[in-house]
Amino acid sequence: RLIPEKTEALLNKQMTYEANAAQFYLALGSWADAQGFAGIANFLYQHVHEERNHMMKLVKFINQRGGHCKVEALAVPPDDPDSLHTLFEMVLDQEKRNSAAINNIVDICLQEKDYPTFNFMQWYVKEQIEEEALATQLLDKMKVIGEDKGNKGGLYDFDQDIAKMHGDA
Ligand code: OFO
Repeated sequence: RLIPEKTEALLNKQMTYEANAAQFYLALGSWADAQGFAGIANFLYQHVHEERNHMMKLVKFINQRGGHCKVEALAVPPDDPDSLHTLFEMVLDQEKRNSAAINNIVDICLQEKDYPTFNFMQWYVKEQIEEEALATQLLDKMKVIGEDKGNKGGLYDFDQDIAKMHGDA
């Protein structure tokens, strides 16, 4: 084997985390869809594919390095949000937790002198910079719109705008 057992176990855990992230975005997307926010729903559905892609990269890397990525059970997704504002808070929290998990793996890679995995994880570190920036931007926009004040026009524009946005991974 080329990958140390310790980092393999962490990557396997992260693979499950990414699979759960896909379920998380699917659940939020379905909620937004049901509320009639088609643009937001499509944005969130697109993110499902991104998270599945993040998951697949880990599966392939672990196996390519002589490990065996074990597919594990998924967690129950969180309860539906009570507002769009809550939804985007949940998205930012999700990405912050993910960054913490990724940073921890990077830290352990250095401790274990597992430089190939350290190198592989840099893609995720870079991705998280973008994901955190995007989640922060969306939450900030929600705050400006002020959903609670019944700014329906603002929400409509936001829904249209977000439909045109998508990530690149
Ligand atoms: Fe939303 O990010 Fe995966 O890693």
